[in-house]
Amino acid sequence: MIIPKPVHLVRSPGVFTLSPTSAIAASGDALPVARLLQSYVDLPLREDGDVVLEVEGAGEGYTLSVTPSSVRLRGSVAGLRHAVQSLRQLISGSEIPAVEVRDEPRFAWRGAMIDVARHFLPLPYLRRLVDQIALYKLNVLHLHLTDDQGWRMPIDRYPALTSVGGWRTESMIGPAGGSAYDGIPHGGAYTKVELRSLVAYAAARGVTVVPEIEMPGHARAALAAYPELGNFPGRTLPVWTGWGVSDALFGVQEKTFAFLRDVLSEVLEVFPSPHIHIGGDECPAVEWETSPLAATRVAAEGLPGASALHGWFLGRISEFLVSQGRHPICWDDGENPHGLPRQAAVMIWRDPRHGLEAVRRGHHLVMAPFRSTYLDYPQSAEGEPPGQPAAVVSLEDVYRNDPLPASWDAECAARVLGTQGQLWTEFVRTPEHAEYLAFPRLCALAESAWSVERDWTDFSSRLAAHAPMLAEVAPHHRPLDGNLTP
Ligand code: TNX
Repeated sequence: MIIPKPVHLVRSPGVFTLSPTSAIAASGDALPVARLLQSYVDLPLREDGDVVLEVEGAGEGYTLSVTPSSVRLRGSVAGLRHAVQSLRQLISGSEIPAVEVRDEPRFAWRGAMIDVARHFLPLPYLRRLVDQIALYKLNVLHLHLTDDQGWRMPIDRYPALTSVGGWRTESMIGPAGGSAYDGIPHGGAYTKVELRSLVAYAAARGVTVVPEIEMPGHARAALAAYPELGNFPGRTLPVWTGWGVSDALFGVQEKTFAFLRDVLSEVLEVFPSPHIHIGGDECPAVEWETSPLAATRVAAEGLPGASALHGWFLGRISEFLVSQGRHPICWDDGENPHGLPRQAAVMIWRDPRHGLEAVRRGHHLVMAPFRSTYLDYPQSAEGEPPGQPAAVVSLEDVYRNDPLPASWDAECAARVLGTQGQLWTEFVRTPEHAEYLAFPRLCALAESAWSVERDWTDFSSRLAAHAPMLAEVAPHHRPLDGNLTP
């Protein structure tokens, strides 16, 4: 019935019927959660209400008890929000089946990443995505705000980041390396007011927004705006119109670090998230190998070579974030022996074995392996809209992926914060297409992040029963037909 599957659910005889006299009873810290429930179900708030919300305990666990005469939700504020989402999924017309639910998540980090750099997606879509993921008890929205093709967050001290870096003249048609372009300008940026409102909207639904500012690679939009931050004085590059991995990197001069500290300081003001993502993926050292600026730095720091600047760079930025009381997090190719402080977490997007190396060096992990969590990859081998020409990541692939590789021992397992799905948007130009790629796969991802006991056949039948609600909250989702085993 409920997605993700609760730890413990027992159905008992009878139903609770929502009637014109039904009401919510809540006070104190439970009040904001009562208001969240009211946004889904039309119920007044009354002292003697029969839908009772009680704040109790800590963590994200909750209990939900439905009898023919009452509905009781108990948990911390975070737990109560999850109880509300379970309750929402149980309501059918005016009836709620009598159940006893005791539930808590397997992992603390249950996320969805959305790339708003490759294609700008409007704020109302991000709010809708928050609504959708909260329904499945996902609690992190990772916002990929900057990349080679666009910079989406305004930074007061560097206005050209969005006025110049927020726009490209056109886009490559088709996959990386292509030679055809669409001739259409693409771009956009949020305002800080919008981003703050998104943070608050998400927080009210139990979702933390984790911003990502990419470095030292995937930075061409910033370099287009401020060429002096690059590796070669006097060179200017336009915001990239292609896809793939660009050689353009931030330079390693002090000016660049001062810039990034300024940028991150403004990011920290808008995003209270404990974790701040600093990118760190796909950073070919080509430019550093030929830049005199980089050679000077390699010598001054006693590094073994230009490629060691990658970890060293992320380490310096990480130390700044740690000094500000935050945890840096980066993609796994940024983790190497030359850099990251222990407080940094690592997001494993390549083979999970890279996670083991990071654990040995003392880091926590978020598992995001491309083979089973990349939502830009097609959902089936045939009949999908044009997109990333990559291997299929089916609903079942996402579902069957255990965030913890079977061979990992308990010590490594204890270092895994959780898992998340990645929606890269090179080929996603509209919210409708994003929604199509995200669902139903995020339902499966949510269950892999929340539920210890999982069974594909059982999930398939629960998802089929849940279809009307999915159609309501994510009307553009990929049709379930063909995804599900009978
Ligand atoms: C790799 S995953 C990337 C992204 C692309 C994605 C496309 C990662 C950390 N880097 O820049 O958008 O593949 O699937």
